[in-house]
Amino acid sequence: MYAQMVKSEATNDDPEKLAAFQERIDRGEKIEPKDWMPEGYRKTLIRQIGQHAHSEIVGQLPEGNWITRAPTLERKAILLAKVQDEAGHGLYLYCAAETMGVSRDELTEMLLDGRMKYSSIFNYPTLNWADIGAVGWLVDGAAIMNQVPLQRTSFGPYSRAMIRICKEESFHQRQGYDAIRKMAEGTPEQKKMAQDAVNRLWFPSLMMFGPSDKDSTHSEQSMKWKIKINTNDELRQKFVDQTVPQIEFLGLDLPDPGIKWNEERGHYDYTDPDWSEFFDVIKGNGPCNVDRLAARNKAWDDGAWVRDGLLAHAQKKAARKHAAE
Ligand code: FAQ
Repeated sequence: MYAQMVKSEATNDDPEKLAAFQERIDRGEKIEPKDWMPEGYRKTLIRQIGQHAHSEIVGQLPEGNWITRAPTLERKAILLAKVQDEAGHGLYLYCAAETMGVSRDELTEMLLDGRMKYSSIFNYPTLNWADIGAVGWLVDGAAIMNQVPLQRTSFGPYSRAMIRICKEESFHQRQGYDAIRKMAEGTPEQKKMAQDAVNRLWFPSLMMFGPSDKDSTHSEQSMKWKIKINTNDELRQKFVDQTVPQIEFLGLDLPDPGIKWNEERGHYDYTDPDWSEFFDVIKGNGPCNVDRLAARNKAWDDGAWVRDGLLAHAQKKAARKHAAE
C-alpha cells in the first residue's frame, strides 16, 4: 500500500483538482480523510505523522530506562505518567495516519525494518538522573515548539491530535524543568550533573527541528500545503530564544560559547549543530540506534502471543455470531 503511494506521487494529479485543492488550503480549510488530495500530500503526511508516532513510541525508551531508578516515589509516579502519555500520543498519531489508508501494522513494520525514521534525539543515551530532567525540559520543550504550530496544520485528524498532545506536553516540559532545577540548586555534585546533562543534550535538541532550511528537502512543499507552518530554522531560533534565559535562571553555564544576544536581529546568535553528526544519526549510526530498534523489535516479537490471542478471540466471536444467524 505504502509502496503504491510512493509510486503514485510521480503520477500527474489533475491540474484543475490540484488548483482547487490549493485554494482550499489557502483559504485555511481543513482537509479531511475522504476529501480529494494530491498523492504527494498524502505521502508527505503518512511520512511525517508516521515518523512522529514512531518518535513518541521510541521516545519512551530513554526515559523508561529510569522509572525503576527515580530518586523518590513522587518523581517515579510523575515519570511513569509521562512515559504513559507518550504511548497515548503514539496511539493518537497512528490513528491519524490510518485515516490516510495505511495500517498501523504497516507503519510498525516499516519502523522495525528501518524503512521509516523516528526523531534523531532518541538515539542519544540517558546516562544519569539529570538527563531525565533535561529530556523533559529540552526535548519536550523542543517538541512543543514544533508542535504548537502543528495544531494549525491543514490535515484535520493531525491537527486535532496535536491539540490534545500539546496540552500534555506542556506538563511534561514543566516536570522536566522542575527536576533539573532541583539538581541545579542541589549539592555541587548534583549541579555538575545538571550542567553535564545540558551540555550533552543541547545540540541534539537543536537537531530535533531538522536540517537547516537550505538542506530541508520537504519544507517548501510542506509549507505550501500548510502541513508545516514554520521552517526548521525559524522554530530552532524560537527554541534558543526561549531556552537561553531559562538556562541562565538555573545558574548553569551556557552549553555553547557562541550564544550571544544580537541586538540588531532581536534574537540570540548560536552555533549550528554538527550537521554531519545529525545525518549520520538519521542514517542509523547514532550511539543508540541499534539498541533502540532491537528493543522495539523485541517488544513486537514478545507481543505476538497477545496479538494471536486477540485475533483467535475475534475469530471465535465472529464464528459464533455467524452460527447464530
Ligand atoms: N530526526 O525536509 P526535512 C516527541 C529527516 S517529538 C530524524 O526538513 P521535514 C515527543 C526528514 O524525515 C519528536 N529525521 O523534513 C517526545 C527527511 O528525511 P526523509 C518528533 C529527521 O519532515 C518527547 C530529512 O531529514 N516530532 O517525540 C529529523 O519537512 C520526549 C530532511 O528533513 C515530530 O516528528 C529528525 N529530528 O521536517 C516523546 C514533529 N529532522 O523522511 C518522548 C513532526 C528531519 O525524506 C519523549 N515532524 N529529518 O527520509 C515535523 O515537524 C517534521 O517532520 C520535522 C522535519 C520538522 C521533524
